[in-house]
Amino acid sequence: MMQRSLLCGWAALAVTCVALGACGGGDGTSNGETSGGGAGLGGSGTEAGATNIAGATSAAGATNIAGAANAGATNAAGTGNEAGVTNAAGTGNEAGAGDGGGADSGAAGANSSAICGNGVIEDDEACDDGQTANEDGCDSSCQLEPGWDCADEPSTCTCESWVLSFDLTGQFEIADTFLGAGDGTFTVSPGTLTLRLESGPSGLEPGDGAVVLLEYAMHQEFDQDIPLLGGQVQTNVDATAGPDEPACGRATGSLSGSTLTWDACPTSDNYGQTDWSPDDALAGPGCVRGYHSEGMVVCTSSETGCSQGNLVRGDNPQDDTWDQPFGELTIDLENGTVAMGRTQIPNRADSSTTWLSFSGTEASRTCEAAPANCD
Ligand SMILES: [Ca+2]
Ligand SMILES: [Ca+2]
Ligand SMILES: [Ca+2]
Repeated sequence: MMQRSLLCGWAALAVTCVALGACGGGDGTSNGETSGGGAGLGGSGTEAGATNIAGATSAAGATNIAGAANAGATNAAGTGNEAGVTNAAGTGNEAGAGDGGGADSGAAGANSSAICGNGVIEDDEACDDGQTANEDGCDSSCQLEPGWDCADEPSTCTCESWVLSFDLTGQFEIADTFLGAGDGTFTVSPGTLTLRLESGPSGLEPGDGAVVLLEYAMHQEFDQDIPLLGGQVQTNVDATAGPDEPACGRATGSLSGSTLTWDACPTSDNYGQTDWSPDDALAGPGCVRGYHSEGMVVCTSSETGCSQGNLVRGDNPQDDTWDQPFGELTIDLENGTVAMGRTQIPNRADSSTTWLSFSGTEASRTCEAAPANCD
């Protein structure tokens, strides 16, 4: 008994140690502590075994007992715990570690290394989801992945929010021009739309809830022949909004099923009319804030022809920023598609309207935590 008392580190609790298996074992939550407790320290294998049996990690303890491995060569060699049945039992690692640490006095330190993927959170593991796959919240080193919360043993992880990026192709339409002389529809690309979506009920994929538009971009380059007036209007403009750092976003809305509805974006009375211009667009949480259109429009028609589009003959640099209302989006999260119907874009030509629609396919989907410092 004296030996056991010393093993336990305090003589008065020697009996308790043995009876409850507290010695070295305790709750078995820490390899270090367990080892330090010295269940088998000094080669007292049998007691160490008993300790383990009574300990929380009894399965492994039982294994050790049966195998008399605690004080035996198995653990002393430092190989017993690693390769033995004890570890295979999963939760046995802790007891195993205790056994080895005790019996071996931490021989070779082999017993202090946690095993990621065994479902038990050990040492410096932040999680252990019972496997070593990445991009599920708990990575192959049993560390939390950004944006994920993990709980329990084995760990179950849920994503806070999802960032989806879509590759877009758009249709840019010019309408309502005088005698239709400048009307036309042009395919524009490439485009990008990046949204932040909330997690659905499973926490493992995006679903209904709040949406934030993080980035929008569309390259709008097309040549428009104007047969009636002669010449061409050559447009090369980039429309962009975001991304920002931190990624607080440019517009908010909500997703319900496949419909993304933007929050309020009040427009002026002439919205939808030919005289709606970038100066008229109003602000609201559902508007794409700071929508920026920059580039060049070259008109090679006559002065008269160009003036129909509020252009001068030659170069017409474009650089406007306004808050742009976006139309409702249709999103198919299963198939990874997005589409926006015909939505007016303001222009500075009193005699025309311009419209944008787009569709796209999902290019990426990642779990990311929303920045904390956004209003
Ligand atoms: Ca583990
Ligand atoms: Ca994993
Ligand atoms: Ca106009």
